[in-house]
Amino acid sequence: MSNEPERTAELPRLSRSVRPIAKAPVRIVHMGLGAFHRSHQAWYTQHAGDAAEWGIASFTGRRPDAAEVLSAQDGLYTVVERSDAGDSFEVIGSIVEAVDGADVERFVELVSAPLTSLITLTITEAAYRLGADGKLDSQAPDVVADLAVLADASASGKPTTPLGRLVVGLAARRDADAGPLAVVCCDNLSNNGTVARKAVMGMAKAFDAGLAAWIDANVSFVSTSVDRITPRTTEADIDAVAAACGYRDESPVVAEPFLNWVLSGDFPAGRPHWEDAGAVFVDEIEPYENRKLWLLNGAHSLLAYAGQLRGHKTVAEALADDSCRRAVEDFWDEAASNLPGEDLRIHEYRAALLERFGNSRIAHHLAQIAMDGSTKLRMRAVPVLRAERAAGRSGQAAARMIAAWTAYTATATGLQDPQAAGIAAANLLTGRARLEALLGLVDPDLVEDRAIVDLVEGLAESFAAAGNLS
Ligand code: CS2
Repeated sequence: MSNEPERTAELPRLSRSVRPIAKAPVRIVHMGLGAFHRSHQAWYTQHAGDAAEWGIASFTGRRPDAAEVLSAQDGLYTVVERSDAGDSFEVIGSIVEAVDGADVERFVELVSAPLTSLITLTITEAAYRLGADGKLDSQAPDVVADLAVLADASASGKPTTPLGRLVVGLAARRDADAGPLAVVCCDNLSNNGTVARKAVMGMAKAFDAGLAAWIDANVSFVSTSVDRITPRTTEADIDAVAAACGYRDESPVVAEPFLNWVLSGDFPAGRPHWEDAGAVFVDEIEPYENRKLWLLNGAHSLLAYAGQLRGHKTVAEALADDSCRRAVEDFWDEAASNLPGEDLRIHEYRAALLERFGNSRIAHHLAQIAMDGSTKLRMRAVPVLRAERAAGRSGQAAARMIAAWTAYTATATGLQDPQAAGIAAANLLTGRARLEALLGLVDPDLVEDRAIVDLVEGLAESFAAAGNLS
């Protein structure tokens, strides 16, 4: 209806008086207040049996906007669960404080509060600033700047990277003698708890060696595999919530019905009963992580690059293209040969993925998935390629994902990637030199293996011919 926006503008704004949901005390500090955090960890926390004891203070990353919009709604927002059968709506109230990430004072205050038991992270894969060698990239300009701030405690500067802020918070917790806690990594990286630990330690050492020792003894880094497809919210989603719910929510989140959370590690200061909401706690997380990272995220990246080269905009559109679909199935075959055992139920998992990706009411944009490719491919394509070659096979389907990325980097404008400068420089070269430069940004070892470079080169040439996937 054309007059709908005018009508909904008169509706009351969502708040705790419109929906009286009590505020739990802050016991979780989150870094990375984005749509995924709200559709996933905040959802699980609201659905834990002891939700009344666990409030989240959630900090944004680079911009304050998300905190401002959410604060105007007392932290409340609507999760729109969207399936082919229709939408269902639920107000989530577990975020009790939404804060601009630049407010380092508030962050430090909350991290050093004894009641705080957990710090959860969705800061993006690239924010861990690990180079292709798995170590903290201490040359990255923002890391250099934060290391200088941390090294000079008397200076008035404030860290700007999530890792820098986290280290300052942990130092304050140590000084306050507020006790141990867990850092729960929820980014799509394999062994993400260990990655977070390495990155934090790399920064902490610059602060002081004593801090690194304190972190070692007091901070548990929990690894998790997280899953819920959560595309960007649109104006139409905002209007749909207003029409269905009778209030105005400027920041709803749209997500698929499926969700999954597997966690592994210690929680020295306790945690919510997330298992009540379906979370699973395991001793050995690697197989679950690899299943999700390779089958779901790997297919996403393949579709993001190959699909856009073939003119598609969303995951569902790309999957409906037979040649993209075949490329995904080939990659899944390779990945599956390197995933252990019956327990993982790969057959069912693949079937469920086809259904999830095909949910045409979820407009999951390939351009959004394509970001930060140099980091994502390291997790999603390289391990499968390596495992295939170690088993004496070609690894062609994994190599195709990398080839598609190299072709895509030449066509994309305004590429967002931690290695954007390196990618731009590589694309000034031609032929083999260009390819080697690009591969080196993903993983220098790839360039050492002539057969891999040959394979990717052949596949990339077919992409250059109008996104042909043969
Ligand atoms: C996607 C993920 O943007 C991306 O790289 O592959 O955000 C994906 O949608 C989530 O991991 C699903 O759980």
